[in-house]
Amino acid sequence: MYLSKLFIPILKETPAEAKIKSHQLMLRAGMIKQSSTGIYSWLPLGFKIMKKIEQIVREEQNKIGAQELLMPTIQSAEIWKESGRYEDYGKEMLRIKDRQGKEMLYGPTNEELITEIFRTSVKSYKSLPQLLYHIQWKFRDELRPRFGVMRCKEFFMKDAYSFDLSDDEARKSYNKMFFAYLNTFKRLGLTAIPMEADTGPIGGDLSHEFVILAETGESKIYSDKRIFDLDISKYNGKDDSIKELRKKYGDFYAVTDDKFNKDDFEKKVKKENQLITKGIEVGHIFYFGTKYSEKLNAYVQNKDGKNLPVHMGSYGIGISRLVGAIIEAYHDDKGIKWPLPVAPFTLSIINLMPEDKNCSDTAVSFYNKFLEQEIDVILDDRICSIGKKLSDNELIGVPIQLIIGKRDLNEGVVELKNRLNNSSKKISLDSAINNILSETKI
Ligand code: P5A
Repeated sequence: MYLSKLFIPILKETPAEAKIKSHQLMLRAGMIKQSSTGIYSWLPLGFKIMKKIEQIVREEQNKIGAQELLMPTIQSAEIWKESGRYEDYGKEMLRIKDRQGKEMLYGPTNEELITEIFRTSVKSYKSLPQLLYHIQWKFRDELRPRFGVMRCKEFFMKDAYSFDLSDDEARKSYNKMFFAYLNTFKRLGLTAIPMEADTGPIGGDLSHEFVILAETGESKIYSDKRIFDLDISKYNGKDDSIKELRKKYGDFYAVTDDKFNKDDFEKKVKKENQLITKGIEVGHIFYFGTKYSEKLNAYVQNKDGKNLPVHMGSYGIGISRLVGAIIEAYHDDKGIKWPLPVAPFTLSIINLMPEDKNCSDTAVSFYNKFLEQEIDVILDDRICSIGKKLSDNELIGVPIQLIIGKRDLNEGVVELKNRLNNSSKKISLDSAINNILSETKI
């Protein structure tokens, strides 16, 4: 891709309505455009990043044997009446009528719909366990949509649902997902801490929020700061190992506002380890037993021919929110610093003098060689000032930047810049390819 051809409406000024860094940077870097309050269009750059995040989330779900399907955004009100949540959900639910006057809604979540799919086709314990997920837009008519994609009305979520015969088996599914979430966030470059949480309108008695630290987060968190040093690489996906890991997390105090108790906190956490800060909830998992299966009549026969309601859990990751959350964790005054796994491009070749033949030939030749190596590369061939070129590239935040200038070329060198630590060095033309290939390894 040539940057001159990319649809990327970069803004010079920070829009006044954007209050937090990620929102400001997403607007400035031309990643999103608000279409109405809390509803955004995803422009090519933003969309590409969201797709990369989505793919990592998908791979980690597939790894634990979850199966992907796709449910519609529009649902019938009937199943929500069966579960009793049609009224409970209140004004956050966007209610619609079709031309026959049938009550419909734009799905805020899918517990009811997936249970309805399950109950019509699964009748025996032999088909269990099942772990199903989809990645789909949701709509919640939030009272106060704010902070760009962090809290909006229409957002992109991965939601998974587990179905098990017994409470014991269901807790194993919960653990699997717990582990998959930690791995997912780690691959995205984030340290997400699982914190015991309230279950709210989803229901149940077991729930964890996955929270990353950020001053601009909406959740206030109280924790023992040693929890951030836990190393998950020592654990594997077996239930015993995950149980041990969950116990380790449980040993350290870490809760959000809803579960905070001052006396408990002060008793359990030494003063020097107390950390009170803010965080962003990037995922939330729930175990709610037979709450929906009983109401929606999702029963299966066990070995003895007895009909039992299935035990269920649901597991969400805010994929569109993650785009903002990663920016909150990875930026500086000049712009975004994408971690490699989610970067919109791995490498940006910045031709400072596109009107000079030597510079252009060299830039294009590098560009073609990196394409051959299957590196996701963008060539900044725009005719504009050197200052604008460098600052736009800093704003967009491609992690590795190869800067080609006329004077450097005369000396047989190019500049290699690492946006993550803002270090830069001159390297010989001959060594550029190998140097960059070794830096792009994830
Ligand atoms: C779990 C999956 C659920 O909806 N049902 C299906 C359960 N959980 S949740 O906590 O309400 O949402 C899951 C994640 O979605 C993100 N999220 C949002 N992102 C942007 N704007 C919003 N208004 C919004 N609401 C929820 C969060 O990351 C949350 O953890």
